[in-house]
Amino acid sequence: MKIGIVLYPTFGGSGIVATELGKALAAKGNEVHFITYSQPVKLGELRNNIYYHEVVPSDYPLFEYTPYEQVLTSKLVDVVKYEKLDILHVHYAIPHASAAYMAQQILREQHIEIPFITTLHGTDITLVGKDPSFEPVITFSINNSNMVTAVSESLKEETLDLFDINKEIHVIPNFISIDEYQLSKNQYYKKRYAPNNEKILCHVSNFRKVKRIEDVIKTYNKVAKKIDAKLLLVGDGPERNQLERKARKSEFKDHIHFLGNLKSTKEVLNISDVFLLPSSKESFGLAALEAMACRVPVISTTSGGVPEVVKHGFSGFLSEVGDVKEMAKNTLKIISDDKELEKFKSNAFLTAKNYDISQVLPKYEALYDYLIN
Ligand code: GMT
Repeated sequence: MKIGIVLYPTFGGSGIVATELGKALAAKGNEVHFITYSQPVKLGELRNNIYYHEVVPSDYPLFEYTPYEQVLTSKLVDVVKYEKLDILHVHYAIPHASAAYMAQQILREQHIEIPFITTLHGTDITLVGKDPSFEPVITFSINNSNMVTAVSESLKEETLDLFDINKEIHVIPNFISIDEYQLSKNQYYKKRYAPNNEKILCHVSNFRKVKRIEDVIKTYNKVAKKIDAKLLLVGDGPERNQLERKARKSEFKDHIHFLGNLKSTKEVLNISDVFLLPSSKESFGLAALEAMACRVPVISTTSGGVPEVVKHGFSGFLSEVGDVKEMAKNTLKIISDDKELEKFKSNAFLTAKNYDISQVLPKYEALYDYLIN
């Protein structure tokens, strides 16, 4: 098959899932064309069967706002036509689904049929999508996609609640290539951050408000009062500055490290004992799944799709949003006793195994087959 994948190329979960999906499809012999505005961070060097088409919006001075969607649409028309694509798979509704719809209409006039699948990831529905200025376009482009998928049951339900949808939404969960998260030798990092074998708490995100990283620091402070522990924060984003200022006021400030964006998180995850994800909203929680793939139990919230991914009391614990007291109590429950920690670590890994790419890829392939044939 020749598949066009449209995505956001940044560190966000939707871009990571879309890139990994494309890489896996290419490894199986499909021809994959990534279409976006800069090279996806997780793409690495280009390899067999993978092509990258950059969308370059014009900066003509008349445009106060660069019309990205139109340039993307033209690029889609061009790539579908000249690379003879069989299908487009767009990740994130705005503006990818509406651009794909427009490209489909343009191509139809030229007697070229191109089906497209839209995958909803979360913030496109629960944050951005809720904005009334986007609502009609989102409703229309979901209803006019040839196929729609959502990454969790919770996101599907929320989409049906928020929009007037007349299209079936298929739930296909996010995935990881579990083998790629395994590291046998990682002692260098462990010694660097926890020279006295302290426990390591970790958080990875894009540092947006929805992640409630303040709760990570509050939880950590409570834990550090009882047990020697370090906190590693990976990622960057709008909240980072003020969080660093808060962390500097902590009595444990010397044990809190902001590591910034890392192309690969497995080195940090593999030395961590607990992953903290106290988000107010999380349609799936790919970061939690990546942690579990590295045998790290998760402390998170009952929001959105997290309870579908993290099994409460088995691969971690879930609390009400903002209940840092309980999150700290649960973290201590896991890390205070080495036997308990080992149990949670292997449970986390068992949970992650259910989301290995080998289980999930066939679900997307079946949808492609159905639409193409
Ligand atoms: O979490 C973010 O802010 C990034 C966002 C994205 O669009 O990349 O993540 C969303 O999609 C991920 C991949 O499907 C999910 O794992 C995240 O849970 C979801 N984020 C939210 O719902 C806040």
